[in-house]
Amino acid sequence: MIGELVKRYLRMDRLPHMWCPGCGHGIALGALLRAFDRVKIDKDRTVILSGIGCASRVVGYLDFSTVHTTHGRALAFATGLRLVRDDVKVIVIMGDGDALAIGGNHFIHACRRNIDITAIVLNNQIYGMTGGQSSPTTPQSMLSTTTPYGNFARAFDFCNLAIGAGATYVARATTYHVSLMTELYASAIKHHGFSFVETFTQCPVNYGRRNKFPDPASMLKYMKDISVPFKVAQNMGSDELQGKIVIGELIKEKEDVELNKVVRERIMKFRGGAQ
Ligand SMILES: Cc1ncc(C[n+]2csc(CCOP(=O)(O)OP(=O)(O)O)c2C)c(N)n1
Ligand code: SF4
Repeated sequence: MIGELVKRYLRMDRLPHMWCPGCGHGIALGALLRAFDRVKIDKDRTVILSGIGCASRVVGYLDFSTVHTTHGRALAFATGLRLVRDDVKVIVIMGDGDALAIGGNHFIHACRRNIDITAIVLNNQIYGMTGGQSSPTTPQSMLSTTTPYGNFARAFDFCNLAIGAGATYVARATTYHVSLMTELYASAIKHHGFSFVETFTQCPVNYGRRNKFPDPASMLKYMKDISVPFKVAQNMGSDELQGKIVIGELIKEKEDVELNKVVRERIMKFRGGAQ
């Protein structure tokens, strides 16, 4: 099955991929292909964009109309594209550094505007591509090249940030939970408005080795151990949820008013109905 999807959705001439053995980004790519199949995605009416980083290499392998933009700016390009082309599905793939450090401003405003974009962030809690600098999601006390005595700063909670900024679909999965990840990617793609799926993933090379994870499997086991399904979390107190991550759909609003529709209608009104 996955072999068939690989041939259908990937640029075969770009393989083999560049990710390190045990990297979680390929697991997320596999889930994305299954989600594409589930929603019967129209390849000719889908544009997929990325910034720069190991996570962003996902779009290099996808046989769609793709745009490999500059670091942190994928959502800005996607916003412009979606405002002029509301006949295409727009999907953005980013890393945590890409989306929340250099791209943090674009991220919160894309959530706020509720533009019809699906944003998937592969959160490995580190800058993988550039050798392991800390990112805004590196947990406190963890080691990176820029925090050799342990990270002093607190990490962003990506999903809470997205909810606070106004995203109308927010969900979280990990690379341990592949079926859930596939389901969430499919739901996010079908959602009208800004949809966001945070995917916890592993960078065994630049995060795992430094932080005493002996191998990629131990990182997957760690993600399994700290994950709590959304429904279970509803009956847990904040003390019990310390150090855990909540997985599943965290928010799914029915509201269907996207910014591009509002803009279009307003322009039509002021132009007296002319396009
Ligand atoms: C304007 C700019 N600043 C910095 C860089 C260097 N750079 C490339 S990728 C990257 C971070 C990648 O980390 P992340 O987005 O978390 O993705 P990962 O590689 O971990 O998947 C940085 C800082 C760049 N390419 N462009
Ligand atoms: S450096 Fe880390 S994120 Fe980048 S490909 Fe290697 S394992 Fe994956």
